[in-house]
Amino acid sequence: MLETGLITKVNSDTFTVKYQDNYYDCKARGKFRNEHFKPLVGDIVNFNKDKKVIEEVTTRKNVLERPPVANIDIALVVTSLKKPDLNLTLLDKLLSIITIKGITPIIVLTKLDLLTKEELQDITNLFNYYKKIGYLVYTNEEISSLKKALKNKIVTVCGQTGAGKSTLINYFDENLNLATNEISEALGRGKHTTRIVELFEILDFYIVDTPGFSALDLVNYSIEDIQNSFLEFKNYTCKFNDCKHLKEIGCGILEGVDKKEILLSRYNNYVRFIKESSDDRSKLFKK
Ligand SMILES: Nc1nc2c(ncn2[C@@H]2O[C@H](COP(=O)(O)OP(=O)(O)OP(=O)(O)O)[C@@H](O)[C@H]2O)c(=O)[nH]1
Ligand SMILES: [Mg+2]
Ligand SMILES: [Zn+2]
Repeated sequence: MLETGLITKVNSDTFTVKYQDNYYDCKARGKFRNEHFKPLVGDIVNFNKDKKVIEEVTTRKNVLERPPVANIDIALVVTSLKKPDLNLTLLDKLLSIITIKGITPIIVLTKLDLLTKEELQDITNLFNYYKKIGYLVYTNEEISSLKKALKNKIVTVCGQTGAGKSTLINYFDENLNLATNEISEALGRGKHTTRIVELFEILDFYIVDTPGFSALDLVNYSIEDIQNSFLEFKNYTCKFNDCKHLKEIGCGILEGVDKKEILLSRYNNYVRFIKESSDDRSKLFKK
């Protein structure tokens, strides 16, 4: 007899499956390993609760590679403004990847307390742009409104190491008491405080804590996917078919940049991502 449960934790080859408020530490059937298939946190699985073996993984709604999770509704893009400093390329890249995967991103700003008044004003202006183009933006001081936005969802956090992901999850539920680390230490050792990918149940939503990372690639994404993930581009029409919006004279997107309506850092990141994705793809064809 197989039961259907949810993987809430993966610790090397042990998968914790939640079924009817009980947790079972399971192994995956050998065939998964042979097929190089690894069950992920967020997977809905059919498993034998007596033998503690996962037999089947049901079709996934989506998969994120970093963090390695499946069936996610919302990804909180935890964005530190200082220590570590704001990294707009990483932010835009995460927003693009998450958007392409059909997951709703929510930007959560952290470490506002480390900013001067002037810096805070610049940050407010900057993120008003992100709000204007359609992203939800909260700070880690707005816990109760953030909680409302997460009701009944499966949520993951992503963002740089030391950005404050575990700290944020602790704000959601003090009882969790997840390990956090001083940024200098976390970066100095080149290690993440959070090692195990784990899903926590918080009243009416689930959230996965994951370690941070600093690099991601866009190898699997098409130019069209990347273009569509820049939400503000939809407000412009480009008279050229298949325009890459790189240097074509009369390109509608470039006009938006010239008029300073499209944020320059966003446009520059767009160019960077298109190049990255084409570079990687051209490598596939090299002898
Ligand atoms: N001043 C300030 N410090 C913060 C804030 N949020 C988190 N921190 C601190 O930043 C450090 C790193 O926070 P963590 O929550 O461990 O960061 P993380 O994103 O989980 O890091 P990894 O698990 O290594 O990926 C800790 O010392 C936190 O106390 C904030 O809003 N303001
Ligand atoms: Mg952490
Ligand atoms: Zn164009």
